[in-house]
Amino acid sequence: SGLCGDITLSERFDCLPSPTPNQEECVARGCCWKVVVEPPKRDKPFPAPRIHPPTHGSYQDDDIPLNIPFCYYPKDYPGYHFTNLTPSDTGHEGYLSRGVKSGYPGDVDTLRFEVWMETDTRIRIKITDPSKARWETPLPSVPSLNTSSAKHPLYKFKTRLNDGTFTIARGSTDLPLFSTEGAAPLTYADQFLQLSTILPSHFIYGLGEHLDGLLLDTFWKRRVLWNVDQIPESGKNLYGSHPFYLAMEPSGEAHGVFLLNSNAMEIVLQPLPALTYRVIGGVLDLYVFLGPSPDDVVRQYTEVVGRPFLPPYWSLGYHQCRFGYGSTNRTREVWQRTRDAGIPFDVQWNDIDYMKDHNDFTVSPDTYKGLPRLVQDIHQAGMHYVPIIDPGISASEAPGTYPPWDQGRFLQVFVRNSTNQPFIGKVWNPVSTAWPDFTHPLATYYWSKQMQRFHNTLPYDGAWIDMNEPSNFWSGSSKGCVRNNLEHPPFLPAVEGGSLYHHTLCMSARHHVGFHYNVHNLYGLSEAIATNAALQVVRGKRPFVISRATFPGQGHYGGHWTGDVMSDWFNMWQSIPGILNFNMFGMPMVGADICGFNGNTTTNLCMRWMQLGAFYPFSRNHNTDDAVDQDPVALGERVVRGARKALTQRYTLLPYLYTLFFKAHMTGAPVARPLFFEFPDDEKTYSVDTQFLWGSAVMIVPALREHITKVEAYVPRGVWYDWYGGGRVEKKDKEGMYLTLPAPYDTIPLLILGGHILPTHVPGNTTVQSRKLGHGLVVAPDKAGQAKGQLYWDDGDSLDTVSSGTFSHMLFESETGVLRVTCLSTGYTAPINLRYIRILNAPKNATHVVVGDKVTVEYDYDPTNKHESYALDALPDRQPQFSAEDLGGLPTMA
Ligand code: MIG
Repeated sequence: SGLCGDITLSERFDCLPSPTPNQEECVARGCCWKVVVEPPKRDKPFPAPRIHPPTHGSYQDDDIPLNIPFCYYPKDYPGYHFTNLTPSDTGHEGYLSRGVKSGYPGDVDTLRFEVWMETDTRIRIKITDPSKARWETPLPSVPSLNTSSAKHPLYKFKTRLNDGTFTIARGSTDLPLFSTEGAAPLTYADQFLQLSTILPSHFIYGLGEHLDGLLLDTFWKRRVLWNVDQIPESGKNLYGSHPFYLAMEPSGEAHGVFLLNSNAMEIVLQPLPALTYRVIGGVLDLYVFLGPSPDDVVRQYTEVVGRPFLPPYWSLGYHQCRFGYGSTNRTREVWQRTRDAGIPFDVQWNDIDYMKDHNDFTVSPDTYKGLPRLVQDIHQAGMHYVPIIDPGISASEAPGTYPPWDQGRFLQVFVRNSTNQPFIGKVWNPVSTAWPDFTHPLATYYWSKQMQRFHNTLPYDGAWIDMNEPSNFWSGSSKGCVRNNLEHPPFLPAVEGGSLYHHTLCMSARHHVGFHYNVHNLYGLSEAIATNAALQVVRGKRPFVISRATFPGQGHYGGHWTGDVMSDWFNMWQSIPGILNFNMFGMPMVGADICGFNGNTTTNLCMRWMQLGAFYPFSRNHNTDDAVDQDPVALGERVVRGARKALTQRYTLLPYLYTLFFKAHMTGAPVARPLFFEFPDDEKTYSVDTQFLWGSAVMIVPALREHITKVEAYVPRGVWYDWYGGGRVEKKDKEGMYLTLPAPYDTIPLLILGGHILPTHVPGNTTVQSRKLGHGLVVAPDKAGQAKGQLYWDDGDSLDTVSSGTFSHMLFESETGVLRVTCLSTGYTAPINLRYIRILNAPKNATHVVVGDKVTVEYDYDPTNKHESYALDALPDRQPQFSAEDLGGLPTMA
């Protein structure tokens, strides 16, 4: 075509995405062909000035091939055009149609196009096949609106009728945020859906789960979303799929985009900049959130997918685990020595070695004989206990001997094969495994029964759900999978392992709601929902679920750990963007295995990793069965000292952390946040992923290299204080500056931003003890001498504290000499024992100011005071999904 010539490299949109494209097929698609001999170079280095790089490893991995197309669309490519578009109650509705073939089987020639202007800050575009129902993901359940409630939308919606393109622009600046104009043409075939947009900047984040830094690379990089059990490596799809991104605009405003789709997909980023989704099923259901602050974007996103759960207080403590303690005695020994070392510690875990033959809901009668007794002792010490539970149920036990298998068969809740029998694969057990179908209406009932029976013998407090991608030691069944277009779709995203069923179930396996092909990415989420519900039944308290596989909306039901990371400095660094990503995905309860999972850790690494891990929202040390012990005591005094000191800071800050989790629960606001969330108009913060914030006030600057005792940090504008000494960091208030901070081996640098009041504890060695020791306040005045903060407080483990109002919520405001406390709610009646007020940068030697001496505390209870900046959203009501009540009662089981 004549319109091939003037297309520059960065404007090329792939017309034949394939590892082996060829000219003949390309031309048959009506596209342009030109081989790239010399790969282009970046015009500027990525990412923007990088401070503090780790010693080795990089995610700008030049071994990962650039996805520069040889076959690309001409400018006049005749794709879809609008046949009509008219106003509707929700926004607009109309049809698109196409004349030429896309090259993929089953082009949908006529599409229904709906625009839902749902709120002032949220617009939804849904493109479906009007002639036939297609798969639409039932999870997460999203609020559906019949009429638009947008009164003064922050966006404009525009279309070009003749080429079927559309643009969502920010109203105030006219900047196109999502625009298909000039991007790859819309494609909508049975198993290939393509949607493409020009991006307003290179500052784009999210699209996880991945191990590729915080700021996404738009230099021809590809993100693949397909849940897989895969050791985290750059460029690969991992355990979770989150088709959500957040982007910063040149104005410093932010927007977010969510593609609600559970099918396998890949997303290509190119330097135009532009982004292209290639999805192999479902429908296109796109949400754009207008922000304009990064916090607003996450608030708007979690309004759709669900707000994060409120965690039990004990889960904010330090957790310790390993694969292969091997026995109750060994578990007890490590538990005991950690406590003896004075390391703040709340939760002991066990991995699969506690089970008999790796069978769920059993305890090994020999090696783990005394486990119930240990759990009792753990409880007696005011601590908690969490075991692992895998989703795969052994199908190899004799009938009548293993209730999880017998009852699952009786209720017919297992994922099925084509002959309606349980789909059989293999996990651990030498013979065979079946998987509960958590989309089955009876699955939650079934799962609760198993968890209840288990709880009767081992009164655990939370659930660690692993292997739920779901992971299978076979790829498919013992015989693999059949050859059909689900197992081998016409277009295969660049998934790890080269097939969709690599280390998982066959795509044609059947769930209650559909084929595994469609349901796969929902497996972890559906299991988390069932496990959360079961825990409420068995414990009657706040559920705590940590899951490996994830999907949007899962933060409502539990948290996540980042899987089998290597014990090295690179992975330690990458845990920061990993955690920040999940906070943006609405799953703030997240952490990486402290000191690393695979491989042997070292004293130096683990010392620094314990310090960083003390600031993961979910703080757990865990490692694999063939690596050396890495609990702090095992590694010696230096690691113990580093861990004790860092965890003591964590335990001091727990009331602040808990209040952040409350805020997350009410508004979605990330607990651990990238610097740019607080300083969105400061571009220098956009690529920082070597340091992060807790809320607005605490900046964590870990040492990420061996043998360093200083760290470089970007310190944004404002008055900052050193947490330990309380002194002011020397810098100009009005500017951000790169500074070097002391980081002696036993210390992780922590800075506090002036203007904040942090509720704290007198730290104890457990959360229970810390609660008894009482509270403090740390006041960090800004330049004008003012500061404010808040505290959310409740009993820490009851269900429904927020909806029943059994919590207290106080605001603190201070000016020099006066501290004002306003109680917005006093529903939690246990007294708050305020033990100290610490004012940062107070006169020399005066680190503690006694209440009633220098400081006047004014209490003010005003339930009607709804301080604007603290206004919290009402919780959206989310019904339990796939409820057995739909069936009109439960079957009785023997
Ligand atoms: O490696 O249960 O990611 O945390 O220790 C296979 C054993 C299975 C993977 C988890 C890891 C856990 C391990 N599991």
